[in-house]
Amino acid sequence: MSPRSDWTIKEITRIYNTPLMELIQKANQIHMDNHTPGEVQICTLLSIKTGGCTEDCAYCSQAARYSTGLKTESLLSYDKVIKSAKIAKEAGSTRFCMGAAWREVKDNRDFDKVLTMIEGVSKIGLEVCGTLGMATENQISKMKDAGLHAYNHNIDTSEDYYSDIISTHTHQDRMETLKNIRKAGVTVCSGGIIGMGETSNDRIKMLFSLANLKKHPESVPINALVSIEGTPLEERKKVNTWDMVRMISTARITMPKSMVRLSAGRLSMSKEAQALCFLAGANSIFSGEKLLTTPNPSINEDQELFNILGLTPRPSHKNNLKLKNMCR
Ligand code: SAM
Ligand code: DTB
Ligand code: SF4
Repeated sequence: MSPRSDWTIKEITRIYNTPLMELIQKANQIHMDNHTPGEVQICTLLSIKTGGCTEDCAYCSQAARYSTGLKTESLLSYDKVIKSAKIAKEAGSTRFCMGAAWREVKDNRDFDKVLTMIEGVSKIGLEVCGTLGMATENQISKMKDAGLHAYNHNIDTSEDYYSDIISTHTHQDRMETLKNIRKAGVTVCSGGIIGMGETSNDRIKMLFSLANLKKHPESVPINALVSIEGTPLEERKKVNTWDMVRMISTARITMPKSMVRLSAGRLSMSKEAQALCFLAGANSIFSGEKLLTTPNPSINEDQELFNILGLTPRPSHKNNLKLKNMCR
């Protein structure tokens, strides 16, 4: 059965508010029906251009207008990026996501350099992902030709709450880029953040926007806010595990075939809490000691977690391989 794109707010609300044990069970069943049990995708992030961003995203360490103490860096060199990608591959990652603190991609020399980085990382055999801000279909097509597999562009929260968090671009702007990614034929990675002061209704509406896209994002990252000193959200309390589990379960049920990524926030979650997230259908993580600018669990800790839970890494380009085999 192909995934539905006609969810109502009422239906998603009912799912989100299901008694927790029943919710996890349902999500787990759907997960088992649609994915290889215990298989988790391992992704590595690299910030290729850090800080100094024009935007005012209230959660972000990289917005120039907040004093977060972050050291701004211009675009990394090709060699540094390739070195990091090789290290990531050796450590077991299959996806490498390059992030830039840009509002949008501009057709300039830095973009040309990013195209060469995409080409280089792709040649190493990693799935290449970019998260470079808003982008046109033409720019994404150029990245695709260079070897880009996925483009990450989060909608972050509900349309209603968006302007409380970001005023320098709109939810609609983000949706436009999602359309451009699809038109260019690159896979879509889009999710959001919880713990920014939004209501459960906002969370539900965010999932409604994603789950009602004609084609669901292939990856849905669910981030718990990493509160950053100096940003307007510096005093937000840590997200509780139960909310994270509800969010992951609801994403899993409404977008059964997507990869659901347990993204930022793992450092402050216990192994038990993360185990519940995997049980509820999360099947992707960011590995490596740093996300973009903030710390993440060490590779050793994650290795231990995988051993305890009996999780195995998902091979790279798995869906492409499946297609290839079917065409033989
Ligand atoms: N500048 C690009 C953009 O905005 O799309 C790419 C980088 S941006 C840092 C990518 C995503 O990281 C954001 O959309 C947000 O969902 C997530 N993110 C950023 N800072 C975060 C934080 N402090 N806690 C949790 N997630 C965060
Ligand atoms: C996503 O959803 N989360 C990642 C990635 N996509 C780009 C970023 C998390 C950033 C956390 C804060 C930081 O390290 O700056
Ligand atoms: Fe800039 Fe992206 Fe951070 Fe927003 S989330 S301030 S666009 S780097």
